[in-house]
Amino acid sequence: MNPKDLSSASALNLEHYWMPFTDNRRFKAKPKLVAAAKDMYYTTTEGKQVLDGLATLWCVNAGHGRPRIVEAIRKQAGELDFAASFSIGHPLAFRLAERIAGIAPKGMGHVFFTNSGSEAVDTALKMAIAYHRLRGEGTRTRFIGRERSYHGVNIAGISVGGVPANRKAYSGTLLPNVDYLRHTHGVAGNAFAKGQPPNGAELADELEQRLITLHDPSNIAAVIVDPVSASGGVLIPPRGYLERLREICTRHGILLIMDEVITGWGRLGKAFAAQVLGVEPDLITFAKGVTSGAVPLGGVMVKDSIYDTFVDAPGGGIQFFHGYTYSGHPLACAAGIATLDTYAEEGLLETPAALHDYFQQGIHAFKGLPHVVDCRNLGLIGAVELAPREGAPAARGFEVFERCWDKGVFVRPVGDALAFCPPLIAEKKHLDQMFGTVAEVLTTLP
Ligand code: PXG
Repeated sequence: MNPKDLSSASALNLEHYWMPFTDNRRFKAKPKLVAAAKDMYYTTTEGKQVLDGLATLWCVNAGHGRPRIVEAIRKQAGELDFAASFSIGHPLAFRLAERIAGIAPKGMGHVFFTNSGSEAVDTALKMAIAYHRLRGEGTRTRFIGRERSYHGVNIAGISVGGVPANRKAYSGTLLPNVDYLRHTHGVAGNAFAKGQPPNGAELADELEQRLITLHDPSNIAAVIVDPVSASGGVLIPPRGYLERLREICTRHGILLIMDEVITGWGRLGKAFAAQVLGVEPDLITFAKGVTSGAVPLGGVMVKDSIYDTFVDAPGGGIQFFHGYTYSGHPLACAAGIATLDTYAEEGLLETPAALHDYFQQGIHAFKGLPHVVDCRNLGLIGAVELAPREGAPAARGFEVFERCWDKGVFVRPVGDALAFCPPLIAEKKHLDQMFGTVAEVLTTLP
């Protein structure tokens, strides 16, 4: 579609749409509207090209408007627009689950579909509680989350999540039985670390020494962490940290849930962070890149032993009283299969080390530029952190975002950290444009 055919911002009535996670007044005073997208670029309603430096919202891993994915959605809409998965099914959901199981960490061969990452998190937490109960350990109802981790926006997700702004208004409504690990950011000696920072593995020990001691393992169902806390500021796990969490969970019969909504689907150089980091979780939540963002889809992958515990439970009948109308929606599954085909054909789940190195060099070239206090990266995700303006945290980050947009590059501020998470089809020239534009903006930024 020619973007010039679409209504320009001035012809649109912006009032009625309540935009999510957005300063609505500010946006509507100066809207940024995109009309079309192809590969690495958006076209705005004014016809300007904007490089997508964040895979939109950490999800368009195959790039925009990829022919296989577009065609699969088109075809599926005409063939079977919708069929549910409650006691009747359709082949696509089974096919996609099989494909996901084929690239999942070993022994995680079962997949439950949701429509989003937030629903995936709710689903995983409910699975953990129900699993323990089925095994006669019904006292295990407590969760351990972590400061600065992001697990979506449903009540359960913000309860185990550690983003203060997302929790503040709901303080009295959050799940009661949750405790928190400290986040792993800001450990001495870790600033400007390339890849996983060297210090801080011992922060995992507080799970055992403090939280498990306090609550007793018999009361704890699961620990949930995002391997890289992306929306928490792109916090990279210290070397050895996740491994220690794994060991402690295993020792005490606690399930480890890794929230791979952002780290999955090739972001770190393999299909899942669990594989890159060599840690075996019991459950993995996913969303976003499973369809490269083209149709909403999320889900939970579980160890086979967890699935077996449910389906072999004595008594028969429905084994898990949970599911969404659109769990395994045909359009989403068709998009998912086509996305996995695209990833496989183009080797996107295992992008070359040379690209990761180039990305790392680009991120760390910011060291020494005005306001820069930290640079960090892992795989094809990274951040450049700026010192906040006095009395106005996040203002500097937001201004960089706006100025870069005007110059044709989209990067996302997370507070005063600028996040980089390009589609996995990015080439050197795209990284040059992305980093070059941000660097240029920084040199003139107050
Ligand atoms: N877990 C993680 C680790 C996520 O990053 C979710 C769960 C929830 O997914 P859904 O599909 O329900 O949004 C996410 C989502 C941001 C931003 O500003 C990040 C997300 C969503 C919206 C905004 O960085 N991540």
